Amino acid sequence: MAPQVLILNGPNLNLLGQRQPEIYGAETLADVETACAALAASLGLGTDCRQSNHEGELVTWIQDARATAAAIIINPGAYSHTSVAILDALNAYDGLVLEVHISNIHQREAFRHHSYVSRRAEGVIAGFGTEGYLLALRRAASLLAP
Ligand code: CA2
Repeated sequence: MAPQVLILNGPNLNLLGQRQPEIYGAETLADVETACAALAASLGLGTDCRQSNHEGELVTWIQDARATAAAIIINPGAYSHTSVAILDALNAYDGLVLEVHISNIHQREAFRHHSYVSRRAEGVIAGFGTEGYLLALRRAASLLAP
C-alpha cells in the first residue's frame, strides 16, 4: 500500500478562500486538499486531509497517526504559537513531520515568529502560499522513498 500522509490544518483554516485573500490566497481548503490528493497520487503517496478548530481533536488525530501515517504535514494555525500539547503529541510520533504556513510568519507580528511545532518538524515552509502544502508533499516523497 502507498505510504499515507496525514495533512492536518488547525483553527480557522476552514475559512481559506473566504476572507483575507491578500494574506492567505484565493484557494479554498477543499481546493488545497484536492490538489494535495492529486499530487500525492502521482508521487505514490496516499493522503488523509483533516481540519479542526479544536486543539484536543488535533492531538487525538496525531496520536492515531502513530499507527496509520508515514508522515504528517501540519499547518497548526495559531496553535503553532501556543500549543505545547500539539508539540507533545508530535514528539510521541515516530514518522516524518513537516510544518507549513501559508503566510511568511516571520514578516508578521512578533507573536507569530515562534512555533512550538518547529522544534519537532524536520522542515518548515512559510510564505509560499498554499503551494507550500505541495512542496511539503514533494519533500515527503523524497524522504520516504525506499
Ligand atoms: O500562515 C499560516 O498558515 C498560519 O498558520 C495561519 C494562521 C495564523 O494564526 C498563523 O500565525 C499563520 C491563521 C489561519 C487563519 O486562516 C484564515 C484563512 C482565511 C480567512 C481567515 C483566516
